[in-house]
Amino acid sequence: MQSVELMRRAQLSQVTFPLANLIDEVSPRARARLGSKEAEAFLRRLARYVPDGVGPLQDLYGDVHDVGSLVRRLVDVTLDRAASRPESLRGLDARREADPGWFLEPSTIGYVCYVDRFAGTLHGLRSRLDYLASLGVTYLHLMPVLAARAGESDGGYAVRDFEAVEPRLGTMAHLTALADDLHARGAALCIDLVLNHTAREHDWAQRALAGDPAYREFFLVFPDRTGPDAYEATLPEIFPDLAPGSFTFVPELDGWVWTTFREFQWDLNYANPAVLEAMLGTMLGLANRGVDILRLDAAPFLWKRLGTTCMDLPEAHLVMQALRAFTSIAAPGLLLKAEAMLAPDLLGKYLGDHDPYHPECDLAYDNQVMVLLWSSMATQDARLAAQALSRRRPVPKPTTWGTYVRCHDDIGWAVADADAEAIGLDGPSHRRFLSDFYAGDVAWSFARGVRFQASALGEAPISGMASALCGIEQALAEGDEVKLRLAERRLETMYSVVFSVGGIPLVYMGDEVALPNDGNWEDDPAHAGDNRWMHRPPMDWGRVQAAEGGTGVAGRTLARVRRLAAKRARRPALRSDTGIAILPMANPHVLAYRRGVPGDGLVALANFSTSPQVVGAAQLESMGLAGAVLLHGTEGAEAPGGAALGAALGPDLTVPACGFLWLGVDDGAAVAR
Ligand code: OTU
Repeated sequence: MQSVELMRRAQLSQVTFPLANLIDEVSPRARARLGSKEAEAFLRRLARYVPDGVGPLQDLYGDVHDVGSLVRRLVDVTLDRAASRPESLRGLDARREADPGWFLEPSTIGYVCYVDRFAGTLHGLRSRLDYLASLGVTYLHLMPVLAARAGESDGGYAVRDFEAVEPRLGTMAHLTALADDLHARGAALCIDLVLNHTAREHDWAQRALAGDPAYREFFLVFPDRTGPDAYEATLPEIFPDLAPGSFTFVPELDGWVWTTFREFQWDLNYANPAVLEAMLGTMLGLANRGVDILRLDAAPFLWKRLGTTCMDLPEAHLVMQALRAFTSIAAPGLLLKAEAMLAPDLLGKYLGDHDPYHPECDLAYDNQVMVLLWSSMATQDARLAAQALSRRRPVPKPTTWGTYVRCHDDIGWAVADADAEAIGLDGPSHRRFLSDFYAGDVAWSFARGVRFQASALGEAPISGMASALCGIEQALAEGDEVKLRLAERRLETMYSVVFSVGGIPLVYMGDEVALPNDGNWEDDPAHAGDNRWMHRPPMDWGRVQAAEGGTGVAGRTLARVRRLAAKRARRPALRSDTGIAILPMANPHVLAYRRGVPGDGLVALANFSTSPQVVGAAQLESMGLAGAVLLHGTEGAEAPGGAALGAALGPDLTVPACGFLWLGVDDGAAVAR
């Protein structure tokens, strides 16, 4: 091991850990269980990653627990799981260790779906892999698949068994078979790991209910309201309508249990290192089943401290850093993806930008780009997006964002006050406007969304499918062809940004055929009161089949998403981690940015206005676009005023109404990160 690097890490974490002793101690056991070749690799990773984990453990537990023996217990977990790691996955690990940026290729394109709604079962899903391949998908994120409690389960986010698949969807063997299929196609599998809470039906909670004191310590239980009242003075309410308050009285425990989300979702107590140890085993168990990426649900909530919001505390990051370090020892190919819907300026931390010597997650949701896209479409103005994106810092290598237009949750209006003010808007009023606009309460709104929770400030988050929010549903209802074409362009242009702005683009199930809101979402009693189900519709395969003809809204949309994927996959400039420069524009309606590596430069333009916008010759020249060629764009971009695909540009450029253009600039310059 590079000793200088080790020393530096040890210094940074302010602990002197006897790493050499640990290796000597573990080495005979590792050889006995793994064989000498595999043991060598294991011990190399131990030397490399333990120092990353020790500092966080010391900071989290050092005052109360013996960190040395905790490290040994965690190493034992990793050795157990390394011993049962299938040979094929060890091969994947080796390839990924040799190429740590494997998931950053421009050909990495994601798709997110519910197994039951998309394909019935995990087995059924295997017969849909050709369809996913036709969209260029190489990263498949399945919404919660682990065994959930019966009845209401918050869409599977109330897990009763982390080691079993939800029986309705199949078995662990089916999950592994799906992972094998994906791996054979060069694709990867992502599933949710709800590490913040369990269902009250989970074995740990059941043991606590039965009176086992060790398991009572897995949760946060208060004998009376004193603790809960003190915490609630500063806690935000996450589901104020569905589940007011953050504590639930549980008669069997004669106490109040911390339940940030629903009353049946019990928060885990990470201040107890036994919880971290159990979760490490869970994560590595899933990795050994073939899962490549674990989406860490509700990451900001992992740690609680009195007098705070108990969100995004430094300790929550330390927990993830420790889990990152120890999972890497047994499954170095495993990626962690943080789910944190917070103010934009806080998101980089989940990728480790605050503490580069302690890697954290590899991926995190880019909710900022999503919100900026919807904001720009509502205002027909690109300045907020340009301002906010210019201020972003590059994320540490080799981490990246998951970039998306829609996901399974409501859209929370994460616009930073500082960005709003910089362009003359008031943050709270703008967020209220977005809420009203997408709920359809503004006269000129094209959207058909619904408020998810009645927030005190009126900045309510919004539910609805992308097609409903971008105007397709309204235009169809009104039978207005002109409006329809504009709405379709909105959807394509938003996806064009997601496919080109950096990060892994994630297509949300159904968006590729402009699936409308689910009008029947209220029929299922287990979904009562939770209108997020309106944007979790069953996949309409009849619609897909008809769409293959290429006509109608669905057909046009499907062809467009496929084209975006195919164009992106071939452009080195669009690797997830290449730099981005936001280009200053005289025209406020157009967002322009440049990405590039030597030999492949790309400038993307997105017009949020409902009229075509001209970018004049002088501006093109100042952007270094003389000699650029048109690579891709909204249909009709080939019309007079623009240029034919692949041809050099004319003196002026017209960006179609609500449309986009991708221009190739091959001047050999990289865009600095
Ligand atoms: C996540 O979302 C999931 O995405 C939701 O579907 C779950 O209901 C929830 O966890 C509980 O498991 O509050 O409105 O900052 O935004 O964790 C969604 C993070 C949520 C939170 C996020 C949570």
